[in-house]
Amino acid sequence: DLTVNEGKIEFTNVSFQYPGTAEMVLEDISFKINPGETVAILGATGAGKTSLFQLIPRLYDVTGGIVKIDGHDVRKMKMENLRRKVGFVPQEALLFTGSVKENISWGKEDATMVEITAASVNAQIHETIMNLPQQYDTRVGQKGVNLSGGQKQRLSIARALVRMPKILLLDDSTSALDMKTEAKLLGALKEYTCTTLIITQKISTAIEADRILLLEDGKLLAEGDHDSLLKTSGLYKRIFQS
Ligand code: DUT
Ligand code: MG
Repeated sequence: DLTVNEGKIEFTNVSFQYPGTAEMVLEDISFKINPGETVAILGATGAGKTSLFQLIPRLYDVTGGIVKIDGHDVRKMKMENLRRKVGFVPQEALLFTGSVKENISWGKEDATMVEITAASVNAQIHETIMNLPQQYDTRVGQKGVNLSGGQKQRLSIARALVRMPKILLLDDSTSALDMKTEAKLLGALKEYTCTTLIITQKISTAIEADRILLLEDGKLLAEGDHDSLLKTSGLYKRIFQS
């Protein structure tokens, strides 16, 4: 059987403010995520979800506290190792005018067709691609095929997967997917055994996850699985019932 031993994340008393601003965006956040876990980050708009993600691949440095990956302070890791380990799918899928294949292998131009296809299968976009006029050579964007929001999201997940990250950060990247496709995607990621953090505003996504972190106003308000949060968190219960 497969034991996952890479992809652990630890936040210890993390606080964060954007450089040159006075507002604390994250305050005293501590949590641990085990290798291979799927964790949903739930919280209203402006709660600090994207900001929290940005601290993991060090797009920003913490203001206080420590972020560790596999026991190493991210500030002491080589940037290239860190960026190889962490795949970040941004809130807005950034596709360019070019073929599907080029869009997936962007930043990893030496990716083979086998790797590109495997990433697309896991991202639940392979079948859609095979139905395009020129499959992986189909051009997308301005003078190519226009893709739906959910198709763009899955292409940008495939782009992250082709780099075989140990940690995958999905910033609301499944918002346009139906529940069934999303569940298949999360299942495939589990099988592929990377640690997955998924920002969401959807309770259905949270239910699929092993665990949920609930953020409000930059604070970690509660954590646990769906059943335990229903019992322990009034806010979670209100989100669930709304
Ligand atoms: N903020 C800044 N500068 C930035 C980005 C955000 O000051 O470059 C502030 C806005 C907000 C807080 O940080 O008050 C948290 O923003 P974040 O983008 O982390 O919130 P979110 O939880 O990702 O919100 P959404 O669901 O709208 O994406
Ligand atoms: Mg955000």
